Amino acid sequence: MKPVNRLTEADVTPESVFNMQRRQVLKTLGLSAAALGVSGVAQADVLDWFKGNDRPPAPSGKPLDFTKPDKYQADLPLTPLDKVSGYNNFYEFGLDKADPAANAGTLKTDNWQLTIDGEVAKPLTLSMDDIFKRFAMEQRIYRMRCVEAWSMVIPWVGFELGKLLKAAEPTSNARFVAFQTLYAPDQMPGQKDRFIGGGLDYPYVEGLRLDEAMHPLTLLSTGVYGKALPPQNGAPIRLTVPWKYGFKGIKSIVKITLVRDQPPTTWNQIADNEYGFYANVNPHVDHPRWSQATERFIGPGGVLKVERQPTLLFNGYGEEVASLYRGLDLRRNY
Ligand SMILES: Nc1nc2c(c(=O)[nH]1)N[C@H]1C(S)=C(S)[C@@H](COP(=O)(O)O)O[C@H]1N2
Ligand SMILES: [Mo]
Repeated sequence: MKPVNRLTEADVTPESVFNMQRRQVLKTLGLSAAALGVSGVAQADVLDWFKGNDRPPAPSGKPLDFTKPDKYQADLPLTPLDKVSGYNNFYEFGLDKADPAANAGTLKTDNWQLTIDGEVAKPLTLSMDDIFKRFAMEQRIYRMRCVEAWSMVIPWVGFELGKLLKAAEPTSNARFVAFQTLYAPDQMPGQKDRFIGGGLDYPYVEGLRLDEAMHPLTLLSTGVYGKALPPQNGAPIRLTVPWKYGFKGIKSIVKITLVRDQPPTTWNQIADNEYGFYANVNPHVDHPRWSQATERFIGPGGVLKVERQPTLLFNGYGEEVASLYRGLDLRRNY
């Protein structure tokens, strides 16, 4: 993801100089590009992350109570916690993959309140305690595919968004669900400074069709690896929609509003030709600037072990969700 006014190191540095710096990093590590099997700037993000990896580890969250329904304990190699909470997109804390882990400690999650309003018979405002009391948590192992063509497998702890929406009693006017991240420039440097925040409009907003939001795979996540979410993963509560690109998974949510019309969404607003409202994972519809046919799996192997694997339609959840899109042209509605 690259907002129009965002330049990466690779953009602003002549390639020769960039590759020289790269070779220096590799040399310091006692590695050569050939040994790693990496080629050119395509792997720049792996390296950027590695350079920043001397930053403090994630604060470990409090252990959560949860069940492990068989159905959702997928037998897949998990992405280790240090990568799940060390390689992040959370532009409120900077654009580098290592920035959220380094900077999100300023996020205040005490006394969090989540409001559900709009086209509902019973608007709700809930504390995290209320949420843990009202909704039983489950561990679910889901694939996660970022639109930037990397992926992880993550054991989330959370509960079905549909259960929360039902509690608020959507009216017959409700057709979409709009989500909003906390707006607190004093806690989130990227909301104060357009350079740090990549020129996005804040607060970050996302949306789903009501049937997508009610789908049993759609989670509100409160934890990862059995513990409360670290701030960089969107504490204390974030959306997880495993068949969609990662940017739909809005973090640190304060408001959920049931609405009649399709709501604006952050990445779609900044570049609607690149990031659609649906954002269903689809190997057959390329991003205008890169292929979506394969992905780099960030797995249990070493940081620089690059494992490319085919991307699956609906991220492998087609059996569960394809029926939601019957009759919809997935090429036009990307
Ligand atoms: N508020 C907010 N939510 C966000 C983002 C963000 O920048 N701000 N980035 C999105 C993107 S692009 C991805 S891939 C996922 C990353 O989630 P993770 O860091 O927990 O893996 O969060 C999504 N949610
Ligand atoms: Mo992403």
